[in-house]
Amino acid sequence: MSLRVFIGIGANLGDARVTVSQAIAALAQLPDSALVAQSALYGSAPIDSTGDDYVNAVVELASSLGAADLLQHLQAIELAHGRERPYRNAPRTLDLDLLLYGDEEINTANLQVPHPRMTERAFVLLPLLQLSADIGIPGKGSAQDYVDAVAGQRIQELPTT
Ligand code: PH2
Ligand code: MG
Ligand code: MG
Repeated sequence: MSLRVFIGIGANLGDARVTVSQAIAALAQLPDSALVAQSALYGSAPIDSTGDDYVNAVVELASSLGAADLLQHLQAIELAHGRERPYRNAPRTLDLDLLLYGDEEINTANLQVPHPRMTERAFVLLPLLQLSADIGIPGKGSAQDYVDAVAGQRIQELPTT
């Protein structure tokens, strides 16, 4: 059975726009999965992080991969783009976060879904709402209800070139 899966993409080291575009192409090639939609690319100021502005996006997949399997695929794509983890929230070549996995709530040692901080971040909420304006977050209600609280975070949709 295939589920609606939303993945957050972020990058702020190297050519972040190119990396995010390549990541979307890689996600579209995942087994037992199809790319349903991709948001615009957004430029955003680092939140609890340092370095250059981030490029962020969200994609929706229809996937029948198990959540743990999907997480392994996301980490493999991160590693293929040179992802290192020197410290928490370090600048990164590529970050792929499993935001929503159907309507499931998952709390294991290495995976929490919905992503625990997604309601606090404009760089997740705005591209997510671009894809699905009435999306709900399991255990938290409508994503739209969190937008006002992140209005102070600098973010802009990047023009397509
Ligand atoms: N990711 C983080 C921490 N801070 N800030 C922005 N603007 N974009 C991100 O993707 C991001 C961040 C941890 O994953
Ligand atoms: Mg992240
Ligand atoms: Mg991550």
